[in-house]
Amino acid sequence: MNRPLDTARLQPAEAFADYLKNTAARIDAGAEALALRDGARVGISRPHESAHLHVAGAAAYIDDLPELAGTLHCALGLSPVAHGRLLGLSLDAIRAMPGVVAVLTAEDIPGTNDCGSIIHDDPILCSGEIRYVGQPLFAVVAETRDAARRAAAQARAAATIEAAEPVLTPQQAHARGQYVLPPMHLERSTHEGGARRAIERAPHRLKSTFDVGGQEQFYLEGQISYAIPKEGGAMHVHCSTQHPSEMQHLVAHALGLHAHAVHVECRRMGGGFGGKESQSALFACVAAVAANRLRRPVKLRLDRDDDFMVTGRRHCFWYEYEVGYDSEGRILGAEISMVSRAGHSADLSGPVMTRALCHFDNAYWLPDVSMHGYSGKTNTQSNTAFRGFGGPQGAIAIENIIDSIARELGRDPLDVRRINFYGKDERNVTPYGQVVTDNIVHELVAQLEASSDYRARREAVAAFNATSPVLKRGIALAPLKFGISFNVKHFNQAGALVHVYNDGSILVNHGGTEMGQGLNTKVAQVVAHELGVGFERVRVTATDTTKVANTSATAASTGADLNGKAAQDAARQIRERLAACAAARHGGDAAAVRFANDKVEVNGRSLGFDTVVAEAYLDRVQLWSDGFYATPGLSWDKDRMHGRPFYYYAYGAAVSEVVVDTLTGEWKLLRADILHDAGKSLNPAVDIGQVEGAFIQGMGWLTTEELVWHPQSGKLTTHAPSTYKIPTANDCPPVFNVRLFEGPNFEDSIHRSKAVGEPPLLLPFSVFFAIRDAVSAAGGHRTCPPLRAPATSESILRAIESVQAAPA
Ligand code: MTE
Ligand code: LUZ
Ligand code: MOS
Repeated sequence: MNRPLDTARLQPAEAFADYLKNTAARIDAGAEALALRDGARVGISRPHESAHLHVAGAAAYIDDLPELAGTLHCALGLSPVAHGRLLGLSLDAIRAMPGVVAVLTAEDIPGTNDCGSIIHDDPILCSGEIRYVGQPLFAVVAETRDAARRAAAQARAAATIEAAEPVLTPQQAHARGQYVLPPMHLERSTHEGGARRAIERAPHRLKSTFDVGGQEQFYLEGQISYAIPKEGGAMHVHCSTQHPSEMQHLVAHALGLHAHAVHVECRRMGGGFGGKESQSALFACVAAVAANRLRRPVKLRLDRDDDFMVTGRRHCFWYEYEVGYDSEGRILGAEISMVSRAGHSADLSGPVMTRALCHFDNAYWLPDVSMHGYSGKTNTQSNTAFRGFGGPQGAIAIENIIDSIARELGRDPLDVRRINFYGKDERNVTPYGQVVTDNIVHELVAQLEASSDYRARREAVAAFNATSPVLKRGIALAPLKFGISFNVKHFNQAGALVHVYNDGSILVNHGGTEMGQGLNTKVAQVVAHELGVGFERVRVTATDTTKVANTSATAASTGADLNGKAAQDAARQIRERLAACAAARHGGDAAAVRFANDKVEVNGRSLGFDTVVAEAYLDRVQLWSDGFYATPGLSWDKDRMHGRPFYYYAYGAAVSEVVVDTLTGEWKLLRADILHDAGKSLNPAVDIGQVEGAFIQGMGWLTTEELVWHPQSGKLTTHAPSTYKIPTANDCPPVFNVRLFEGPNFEDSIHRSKAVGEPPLLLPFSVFFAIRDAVSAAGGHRTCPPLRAPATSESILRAIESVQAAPA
């Protein structure tokens, strides 16, 4: 008899208490207390700046803002058809419905009917071409949200549509050569003849296909915009967005205004995860068009199902590859074609594919490689940014290949991974020509291998499987290397404003947005550190296009790197002015003035920070400053796909152990050990939170989250939590050892920290490959499991049937 799955679980409240205890234990509280005493304000585990508001329900999201008198509510009428032509809309019946104030169509947009972020191929409202089920055809504005939604639900009856055959999958689009942008090619030859020749001459070859699914961002706060008309035709939009400046520009275009007439503001998002990098635009534009037309405030808050139906998500990818390798598993040559499901428009599919191609190498030296990227145009929602931005899709392909090579050779996959790692002084150039100068993958993996007891547990897993016919265990270690910087050079800039008021309190504003990741906490720490003051003095305010202009999206994990440096620049200028003023008054050298612990040491005296500020005010010193930062050293030749797109790399690795029930396909994650590189962390508690969150979120992507479009109608059938399964707190493994790697950023990043938002999303590759290991065990390790991602229970069962049917 097999034992039942070990599902003994804590209740959520107990689990949370336990979690807090464990997190505290993983952070060296003693070292932090010492650092604090010495005046450091970075490298300290501060709670999130809004944590007390989050837990009390007192943190204001856009729908919590007090509504102005006269506010109207908007809802979108959606296409019931995936492809075709909109021949007409009969809106009279809808206009006559209770509470309806106006119904707007594409013709009511005074400026450009486009909300595309890079390529302008994204209509706000349909103007003839029907592109997907869920495409907004018209907008209803009504006295209440309920009235607007009831009226918008009449879309099917109102629209006359000539339907055409939809193209739904990336393979269908690829077969027709139908793409949203030209195919991309990235090739590197170390030996004559390149990848093709290397594969042909290799002792072993592997040719196969693989695919991974897409993923819904599932931010807790859905898409929302609240537009308020202002005097002189101007517009103020409260928008839940990662990219206020782009919202400003797109709203201005839609209204036919200059950018200076549009003011976009965002205090915080209830999660973005990439889903609000570009796709908040449609809602900002519709709300603004309606508010502009009616000269009344208009709020557009999407219902969860509509959010699924209208907006895009992570691109699913399909791969076709061939590799050649030697008898130890060293990869000699690799060819791969990646086809993504871009959806109906380009959106960010180009930069996503670029990042996918630039992450196929992951942590591995690929001497001769040839990659091709195709962004398939389909009659589905337009896919967009999602944590990792194509990086996870690129890297999982090589991980699947290496796992397969190990299985073909009967070697431990960790050994095959290690033999392919980038070297330190040689074998260290990426396919796109960037030299890997900060490689720590060898040390990091060695540390994790030891601390997780990988080798002994691999043997224990084998021993368990030898006597357990139904339950099978599996274990895997997966490493990651992730490039930090936007792969579009000019996005790598940021600005900030720091105000020191004459009571000694400090207000910071920067171009980044807060989505729960703790960016404002980190920026406040940087400013407190620079001015040598306590955290209580520093407040960070809403991101606002009237304060810092031309900001980049808070994305590519660069929020703290860019805005932290910009805020540091601003704070340093104020500190230097204060020091000069204090030295002038009290004597001594300005360069010797020290700021720490709310005190200023000048010429042997210790003055309060408040005193020095008050004196500086009387001396007419400017007590506020702007700051700016542009990441140095970047270069990128887009056509050759060559250069140095990344300032540095972040690294990490995870070991996961699972048990799979081979009769039902159910599985459990028994234990996960993570060692992740955040450089010299600005805030270890926040960073560990990011690592844990990304791990669980990525595990959902690779296991339970499955998107299903109806093969005939093209309707997304999994558009609510009833059918789309994201992980919950109970999916955290009972043993979850998360640690940060100790070591600084080799580059001069903000306090030598590293970006942490996206890279750990690759850590749960270890869960997927542990499941693959368990499935392989179910077939006696005779053949490579054809396991696709997400590894849902159905997918696991199918793979088990296949490996069990394989000849002995
Ligand atoms: N963490 C939380 N809690 N909520 C989010 O929406 N987004 C992720 C990551 N971590 C996200 C998050 C994504 S996609 C990115 S790019 C980064 O945060 C952005 O923030 P940063 O650059 O400040 O790390
Ligand atoms: N590149 C990138 C981008 O690497 N990450 C991003 O989030 C992004 N967004 C827009 C354009 N390029
Ligand atoms: Mo994150 S996908 O770069 O918003």
